[in-house]
Amino acid sequence: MSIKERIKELVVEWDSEGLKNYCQSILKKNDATASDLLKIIGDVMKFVGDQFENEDIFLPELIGSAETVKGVIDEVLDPAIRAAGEEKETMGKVVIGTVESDVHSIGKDLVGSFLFSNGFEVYNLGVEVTADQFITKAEEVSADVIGLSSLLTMSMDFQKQVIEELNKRGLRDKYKVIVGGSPTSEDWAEQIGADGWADDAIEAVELIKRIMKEG
Ligand code: B12
Repeated sequence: MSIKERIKELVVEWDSEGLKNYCQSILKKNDATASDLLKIIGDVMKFVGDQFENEDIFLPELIGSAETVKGVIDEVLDPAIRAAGEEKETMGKVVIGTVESDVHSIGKDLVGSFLFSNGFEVYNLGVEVTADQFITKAEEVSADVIGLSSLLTMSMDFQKQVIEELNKRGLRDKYKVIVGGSPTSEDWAEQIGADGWADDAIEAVELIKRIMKEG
């Protein structure tokens, strides 16, 4: 059985301890890196999300899988990345969160973990984050980038609101603002005056590297 198949099995069985132990053993044997495992987990969650959409599974199963994944990211993969990256010089500071009224966390957490594993300092503000909270944190840590996640069509407008609030406070030029989440798009990013959009966590890393280079 491949690593991906085994992880998928543990995620759909909500075997949180089993998944943590399995990932720990993979890391110990050097069979994959923490970033490889994050990518696999992202793919598995996409699969679980599709199953939910097709009504092959229902809400409790979906939440069980999401919590299983959150446990392994928080307790095994992020610490492993942190330990490996201790010596790294920071690539830049990113404040990331899911916008006001939206509780979807998995995609944003994956983006945060990928950025972290690529040497960025990441401030993950969680979900239902207001414009003021994004800006206050960005000011506090002198962030380079603000990342706004939105999974609901209804919450996309809050991405726009953060940019408007930055403009109002005369801070827009201080930060690169990027947006993401399944209902968003390159066109949406352009429409609201964001600096970029990415479809997934891997593209998000490339995007940030590119826009930071552009200055
Ligand atoms: C899991 C899930 C939930 C879980 C969330 C658990 C959690 N802790 O996150 C729970 C059960 C809580 C939930 C609740 C709801 N959900 Co929901 N949920 C999903 C589901 C099935 C999967 C989302 C997910 O985690 N995908 C996996 C991750 C890896 O992918 P991702 O989030 O897209 O993230 C990737 C990219 O988008 C991108 N990305 C994400 N963020 C960012 C940020 C930046 C800056 C960048 C650059 C990139 C980026 O990179 C990520 C990694 O590759 C989707 C359907 C789907 N198939 O997407 C519905 C979905 C998003 N939910 C939906 C809805 C309607 C709801 C509810 C309103 C349901 C309800 N009636 O109560 C509530 C919302 C409550 C609220 N106020 O937010 C709708 C949204 C429709 C819409 N467009 O408005 C969807 C699309 C399902 C559907 N088809 O109806 N949900």
